[in-house]
Amino acid sequence: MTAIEVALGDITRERVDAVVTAANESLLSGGGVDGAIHRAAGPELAEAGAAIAPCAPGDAKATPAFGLAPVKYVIHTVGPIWDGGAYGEAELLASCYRRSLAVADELGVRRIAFPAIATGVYGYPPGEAAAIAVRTLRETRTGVELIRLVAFDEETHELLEAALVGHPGRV
Ligand code: AR6
Repeated sequence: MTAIEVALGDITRERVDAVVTAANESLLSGGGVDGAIHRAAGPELAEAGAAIAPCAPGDAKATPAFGLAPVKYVIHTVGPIWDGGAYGEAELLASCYRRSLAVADELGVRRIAFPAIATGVYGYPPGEAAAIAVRTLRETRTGVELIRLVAFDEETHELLEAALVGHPGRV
């Protein structure tokens, strides 16, 4: 049984086993949520990322979480850059959520927090992204027990809540 929750706040404050970051292919520190996670984890995170880079859009790769302890792992996933929606963006975004859960399962993660992947710098419309996030997470078989979808702004929070209502929180 996997529970899905929506939260509002800074994902670097989450007390979970793994935090997902919305990275770029280099896995070096970027802006947005990735910048916040790298600042909280410390410079070792970029070194560990560089060692396993590149990460293709739609894929996910894990490193230790370093200074983000008690979080154990950062799962780096690379979202699609929004280009109008006709270039496979939806499938790539769904793949980010699926692959992140697959990596989490390999690591024995029980509690995981996701940001709203691709909805910032990469420009994915947040309502569509919220629906894809919830649908994909509900459709994916996983041993993860708790998934927290962490919004950084009120609008994203409301959109995720609405998506969850359409898809009640347990799978
Ligand atoms: N906690 C939770 N969510 C956050 C936080 C935070 N501390 N900070 C921002 N967000 P973005 P992307 C939200 O731009 O669109 C980076 O430079 C933010 O409000 O971080 O996938 C990477 O290196 C938005 O809702 O990621 C890539 O180059 C969401 O996180 C590129 O940006 C995602 O916004 C990836 O762009």
